[in-house]
Amino acid sequence: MYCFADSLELCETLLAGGARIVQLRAKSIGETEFKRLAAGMQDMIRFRYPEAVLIINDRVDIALEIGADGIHVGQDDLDFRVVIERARPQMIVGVSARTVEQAVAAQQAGASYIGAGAVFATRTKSDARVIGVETLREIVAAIDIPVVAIGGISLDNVDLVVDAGVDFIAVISAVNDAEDIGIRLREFQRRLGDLPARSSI
Ligand code: TZP
Ligand code: MG
Repeated sequence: MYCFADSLELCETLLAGGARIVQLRAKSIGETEFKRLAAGMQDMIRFRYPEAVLIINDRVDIALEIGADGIHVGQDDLDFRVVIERARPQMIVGVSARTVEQAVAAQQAGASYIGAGAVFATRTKSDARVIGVETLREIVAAIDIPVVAIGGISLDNVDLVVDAGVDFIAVISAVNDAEDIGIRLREFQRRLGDLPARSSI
């Protein structure tokens, strides 16, 4: 599972519930607050959940400054080639892709993994475009680096996504809006079977 947090409390809940990849994604907060969150989450992971990794969405300067494990950028954000060049050696760099061409280009540039989606319709990201399971399958077939599927994934459709051959499942609302996040994470984990639970991206 690839999870998302926009507060220290949520990050802790996810990690305590077994999440081992957490992305800090917080679109509407200022620089200072984002940096405080990023540093707090990275400390939490480094000292208490060392087998987990923190990925910072979009804000490369902050990711580098706090020594984050990784950074994620979309196609419409910073140029991923520049981000890959600026990243520390060993740093995880994830790139979003909606097409096979985008996924192949990101792999060629040295991306660590591809975030492929939105697989299904989602209310979480207003400008998300749906690619569907077939395109997801094509992306999986076209590249060698891990594929993280994202967008509208729930317990109702997760089997279709696993069947497409992805390496990780990224979920925001179906986990974070659950009454008991730990229980929901375990439900997903059970459905993922052999998919790696750990930070092998
Ligand atoms: N990128 C593509 S879809 C999406 C992002 C960040 C939102 C995923 O959220 P949810 O609630 O799991 O559909
Ligand atoms: Mg982005």
